[in-house]
Amino acid sequence: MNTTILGYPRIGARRELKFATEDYWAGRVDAAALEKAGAELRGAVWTELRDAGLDAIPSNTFSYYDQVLDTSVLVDAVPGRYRHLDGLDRYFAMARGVQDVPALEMTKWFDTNYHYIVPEVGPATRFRLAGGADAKPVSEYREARALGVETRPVLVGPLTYLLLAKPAAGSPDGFRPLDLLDGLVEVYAELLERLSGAGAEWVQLDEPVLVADRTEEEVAALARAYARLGELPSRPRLMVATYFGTVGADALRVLARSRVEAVALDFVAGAGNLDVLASVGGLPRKTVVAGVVDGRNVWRAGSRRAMATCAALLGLCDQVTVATSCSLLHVPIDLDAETALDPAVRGRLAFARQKVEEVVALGRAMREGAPAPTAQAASPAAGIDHRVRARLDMLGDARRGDRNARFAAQRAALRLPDLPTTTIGSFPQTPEIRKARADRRGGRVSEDAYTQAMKDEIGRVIALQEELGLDVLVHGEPERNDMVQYFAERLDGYAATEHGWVQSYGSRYVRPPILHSDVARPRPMTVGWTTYAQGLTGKPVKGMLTGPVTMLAWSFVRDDQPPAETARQVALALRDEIGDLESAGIRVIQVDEPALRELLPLREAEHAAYLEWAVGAFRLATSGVADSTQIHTHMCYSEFGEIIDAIGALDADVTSVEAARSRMELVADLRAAGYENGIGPGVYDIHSPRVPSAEEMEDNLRRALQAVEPAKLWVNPDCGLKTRAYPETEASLRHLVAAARRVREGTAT
Ligand code: THG
Ligand code: ZN
Repeated sequence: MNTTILGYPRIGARRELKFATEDYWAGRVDAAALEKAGAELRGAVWTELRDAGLDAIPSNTFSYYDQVLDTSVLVDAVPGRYRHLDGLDRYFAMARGVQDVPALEMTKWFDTNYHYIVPEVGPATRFRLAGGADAKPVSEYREARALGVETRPVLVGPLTYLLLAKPAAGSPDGFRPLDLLDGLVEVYAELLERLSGAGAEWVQLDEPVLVADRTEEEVAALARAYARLGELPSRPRLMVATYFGTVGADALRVLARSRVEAVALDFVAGAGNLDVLASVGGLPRKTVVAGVVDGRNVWRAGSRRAMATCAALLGLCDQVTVATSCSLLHVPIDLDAETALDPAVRGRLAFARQKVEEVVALGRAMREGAPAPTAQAASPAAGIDHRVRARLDMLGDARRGDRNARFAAQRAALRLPDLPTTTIGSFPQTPEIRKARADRRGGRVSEDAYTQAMKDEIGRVIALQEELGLDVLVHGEPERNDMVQYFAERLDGYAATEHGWVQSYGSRYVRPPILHSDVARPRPMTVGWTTYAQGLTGKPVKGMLTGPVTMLAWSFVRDDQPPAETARQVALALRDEIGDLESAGIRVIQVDEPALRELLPLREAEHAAYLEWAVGAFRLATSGVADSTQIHTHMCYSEFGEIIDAIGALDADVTSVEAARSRMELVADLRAAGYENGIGPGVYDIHSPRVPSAEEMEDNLRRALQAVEPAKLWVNPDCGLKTRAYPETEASLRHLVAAARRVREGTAT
């Protein structure tokens, strides 16, 4: 049985791509040096995959920033504001902006923690194959061939590209990017002919949009696009790749009738794919590329199950190819680089390199009809904590008492003014703070010296907030690297990696911790820092925690039990932490859930079940406190639509949301959806070094006051002070406090 993977990490085992691009941006190296680094990374991947024994090797999975952005440049969907630039400078301007020219928007790639650059197209967009005979997929194909490696170029499919695009500003009402499909498909037709001319035998067209709900019109567009590409006289064979879920039956029927030669299906995230395939009568003349090795998680494949899936497929198509479920972009590169993992955990893991070996071994086993060398029952039972399980059984469903009683109790306990001011949690992370953390990690400073450095920083942050006149203070989080990693390092059941980097966007990577066993909290995680800060001030200091859904979303999570159950274990640990904070005199506690929206299933039919466990976990974490203790939560996006009811159901006393860029509309939206608790719409956009004036924040607050009463309107910036410097932070917060005071005077009764 043949073998392939749908894509491979591009960042390099030692994060070479990050350092090369950041050096280029800083002007430390020129374009030629960056391109040389890129070529070396590509070459290393191709030869590695060939030497591993894969039958078919993807190319064009490399990108200097993002594959969707690459596609925009490839088809010349470049908005006018970037056209005075060219080459890499134009490309990076689209990704990151330059003076006076803002970047394109960035958003989540389906339900992953990868972010893509959103294409902007309008009625005036004229697609064209940029680069012609030297278009990126063609030149990378030739580059691999020159190294002696035959590859299958990977393209973002035309339907997916347009469904991920947004209408350019000024597009007429009713314009949809999909209206441009026919013109775009002609560019793909030219590209396929050029790839064929260069010698490519196969091309992979990624169409993950086919695993989400699709309208009849979109399915018709799919049919039109692939009918046109299928009929081209000289073209490579076409493999249409779906992943991240179960393909729609209508879409699969269209592909079955089309001339595409292969369809990739995800048998890890798409539990329904075998049934759908059977329901359309199989793909009798085509190849099914069977995604049986999980491309998004770090567990070894259960080879018995993988082989059973492949065997079942043999009756439903002409040929089966063993593959990963999606691109390996989403997992770290090499388990062998990890030296500190507990052997019991390590034995259950596979990173990108190891997953390639698994695919090759499964292919061989299927060919030879022998058990794969990796054969084993699915991952051995994870560490079980009976105490945690018993407590969760007892707790059941948990919620807080009447919201009005809570409001009154908190008002009496906290004695805050109307329009109370606060920040979302972190203060700027100065080079000194980062160095102190790094020195501690490297053993270059003692525990005591490190603790003192952190206390000094907390003291400075508290003094600054008092001087500014903020009402609810924070300790500033100097001790935290990442809001998930920090807690994972302090919980049982989680392991950290040393080199397990995964691209989040552009040159920014994360190192997701691995949640492998039952989660428990051996000791308090934040109480020391928070109470130290509270001891320095008479104003309330807000305790800062990361919520259960976000703890799952930004980790690799065990797959031997439903995520709902794992979330409850994390929630129980947080519940204990919140209880300890409360006992230590902390009266305001924020539990951030920036990833609540991210894990929303791609299909609407699954939304309710997800939101039920997500909300349940948050409530379990936060419902153990007295009425007088105020629970805050924070979310990082302004488009709530589908989760607006869930935000109400979390029942936090105060919810802060990113709002500066949406002009406060969502305050009214939240109220209209029946949300009655406090709201903290970010009154200024933190993602820019610009210092906003008090007047513009005042304006925002007055607008918000049309929908919410003064005692429930909180005044805070958007999140992200961590990435800013002190001068602009201080100036902006000074304006923020002034704006709150002025509005208070105006509303005083
Ligand atoms: N933590 C985690 N996932 C996330 C975010 C997070 N996903 C969504 C969003 N936030 C992504 N944003 C970022 C922002 C910055 C960085 C990574 C993701 C970043 N990374 C450092 C780098 O690449 O240089 C490394 C950070 C480190 O040393 O740990 O700056 O907040 N989990
Ligand atoms: Zn945020």
